[in-house]
Amino acid sequence: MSAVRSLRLEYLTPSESHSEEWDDVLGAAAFDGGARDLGAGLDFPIAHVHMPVLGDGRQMLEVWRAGGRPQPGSHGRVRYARSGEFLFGSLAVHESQATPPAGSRARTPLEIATELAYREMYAALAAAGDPQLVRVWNYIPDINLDTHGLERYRQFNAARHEASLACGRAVAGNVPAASALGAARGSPLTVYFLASHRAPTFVENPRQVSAYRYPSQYGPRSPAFSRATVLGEGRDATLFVSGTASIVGHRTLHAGDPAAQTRETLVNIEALLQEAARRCGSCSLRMETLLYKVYVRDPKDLPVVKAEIESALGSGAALLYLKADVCRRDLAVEIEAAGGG
Ligand code: 3EB
Repeated sequence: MSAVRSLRLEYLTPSESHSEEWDDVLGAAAFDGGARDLGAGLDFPIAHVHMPVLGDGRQMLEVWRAGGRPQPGSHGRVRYARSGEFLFGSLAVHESQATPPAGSRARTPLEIATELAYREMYAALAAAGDPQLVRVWNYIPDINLDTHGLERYRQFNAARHEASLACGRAVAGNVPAASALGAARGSPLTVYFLASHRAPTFVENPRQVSAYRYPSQYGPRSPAFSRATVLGEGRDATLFVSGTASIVGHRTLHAGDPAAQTRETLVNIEALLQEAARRCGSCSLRMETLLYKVYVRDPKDLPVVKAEIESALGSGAALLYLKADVCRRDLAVEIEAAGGG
């Protein structure tokens, strides 16, 4: 067993989690209060994401496990746990409480919160021996709202860019896979992340312009993420697919047609999977063995989105449906995925 294979992901309902063993949990994300019943005394970081779970209206937990017993730690606002090569971390920043870090050019409360979050994430990583970022999840309240003359998602991109430059981090090329979704109004900016002491492979989608090369029509600073990353090689590869949408080149396709957007998004994920397999030496990655988080902007689209996904992946795939605003107003759905072969 390689070290990479010891990283495991599952989606649990709170009732399933009652009987769980927590000893090997590296970290978790709780959607819509999914950690409420977990009980006290758990040592791992939990990102609390204020986002409705669709389907049976349940709260859900995204659980990352690693071999051994992870060691907890904290640095600034970051809570983290380490096991072997892996580090999982989580932090939340309330915009109302954020004061600009020294040397910051942030103008808006969200820019300040984003700069703080990213600087603290980088500082925590540096203090932990500098494992490389593999995957970052960003949950941003009112992501599509215009304030201070700029959409908040674009403010987030500007501040992520600034913080990364300030901390000597890449803003293109070797950048982690990521997602950026809307969270409930009034909730804090919530960021969680996975890092590894083994360098990932950074994968781009041949059907899409790299997000970090998007033209300026999508905002003054491009989104600094890779379309996917892979840890390990061959049969031991673990794939992390960024939030993926109905974008070809840099343009949105099928505006107003959630079914067609879902199909196009799955074609994008399949293309990424093929590209990842090529890059990591014909690994055994398959669409059927990945786990998926599906973000749907309007719950009334859920039946058509679900129908498209089930016809592509079968009814046995591991899926978590969430209601979230997506980072372009003309996108109705976004899908992320992770898993091994
Ligand atoms: C896109 O292709 C879709 O800003 O970190 C997907 C994944 C998207 C991550 C991010 C944004 C991000 O532009 C949006």
